[in-house]
Amino acid sequence: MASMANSSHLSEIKTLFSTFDKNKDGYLTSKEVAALLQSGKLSANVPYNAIQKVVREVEKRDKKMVNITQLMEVLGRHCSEFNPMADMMEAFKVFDKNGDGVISVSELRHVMNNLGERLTDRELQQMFRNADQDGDGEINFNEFLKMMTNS
Ligand SMILES: [Ca+2]
Ligand SMILES: [Ca+2]
Ligand SMILES: [Ca+2]
Repeated sequence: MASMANSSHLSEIKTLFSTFDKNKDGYLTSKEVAALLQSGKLSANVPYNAIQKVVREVEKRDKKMVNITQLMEVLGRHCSEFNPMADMMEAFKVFDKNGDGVISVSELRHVMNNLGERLTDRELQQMFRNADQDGDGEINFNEFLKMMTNS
């Protein structure tokens, strides 16, 4: 299921974070954060003004440093590319073809087919039932989030 969730940004940042964390203490200084974001090594484009805002926020912090969680949090606030919720909402829209705010069995089947996941009807029903926690026959956004994160 992990392949369906867009967690690429997080793993990407994690890798870069340790590269730029020269003294390996788990923290980046505001200068290192700036270097990371301007390195051009990210697949997502972080606009210049977003970089400025992130760096400024890091500078306001105690010791002008952030750990990975704090960096993701600050990045997510200033750059929608890194907002995990925005990623999830995009993903949800892909599933919810008719845009009624819930995912039906046939919508789920459609996406799984597109992803090249060859599921039998039985497997699909199983997957759907697992996701449909309140059993109303539809997957709402909250149930979708749980499905994506419980991988
Ligand atoms: Ca460090
Ligand atoms: Ca729908
Ligand atoms: Ca439901």
